[in-house]
Amino acid sequence: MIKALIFDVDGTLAETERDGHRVAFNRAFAEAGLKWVWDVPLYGELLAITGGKERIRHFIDTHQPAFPPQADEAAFIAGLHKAKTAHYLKLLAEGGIPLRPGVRRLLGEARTRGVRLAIATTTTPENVTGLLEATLGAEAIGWFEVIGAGDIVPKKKPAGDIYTWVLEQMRLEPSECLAFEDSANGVRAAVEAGIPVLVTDNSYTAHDDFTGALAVLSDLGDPSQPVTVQRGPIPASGFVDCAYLQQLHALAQGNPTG
Ligand code: XBP
Ligand code: MG
Repeated sequence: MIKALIFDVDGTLAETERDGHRVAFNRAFAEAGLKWVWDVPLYGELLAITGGKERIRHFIDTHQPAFPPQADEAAFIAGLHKAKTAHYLKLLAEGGIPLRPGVRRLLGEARTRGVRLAIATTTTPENVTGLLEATLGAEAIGWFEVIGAGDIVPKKKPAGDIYTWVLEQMRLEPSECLAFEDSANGVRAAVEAGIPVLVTDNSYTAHDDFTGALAVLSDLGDPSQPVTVQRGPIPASGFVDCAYLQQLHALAQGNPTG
């Protein structure tokens, strides 16, 4: 039986990137007097680098050759990133970023069945609690036994470290869990940690390489909104429920009949 579900946040629980993080970065840049604008396609490219601070550093290195070196570059980036987080939290609180289809339903179903819940993400911890609070209410923060986020491990995804850290906190083996991801970097992280992984992709990640994932679906679906399956078993109910997760888990154990 599956003991725990471990969720990525950005792109998986909600489509946070295009209308959330991207907008917040641009507001922070403008506020700092920088003429940098991350439009939708450019941001798609920059998503190859996980972590906001790492993404800013990469942008300076690759897109701003004439930007003058800062006396303390790490502090400069940290300052920009702090302003970005404040803008992002404001966007969340305004309620502009809903959960993806089926997320609320599946979390409820898992809780009813006593399946443990956790989060493994590269984003800043306040961004996780801000999203949960804005979409599910403050009590939802307590539904997640462990929230692995941000700089808690030095090597962010695609390294498996954040998943391994979460497993250690929960005292679980990778084979007892299932991970939920939306991107190639996320899949690589889960696979490196040895955790079977289900993908729900989105417009930014539709062409990613999901090698190693058990299934690739449009989203988690709902009774009124069946999923589209790109790879892997088709859910009998039309949407991702605990029975389907159990089926995937059995598949990962090499026992396709469950
Ligand atoms: C998400 C990210 C994050 C966000 C920004 O990747 O890469 O960096 O874009 O968050 P994943 P911060 O979904 O694989 O965890 O600015 O707080 O770093
Ligand atoms: Mg993601």
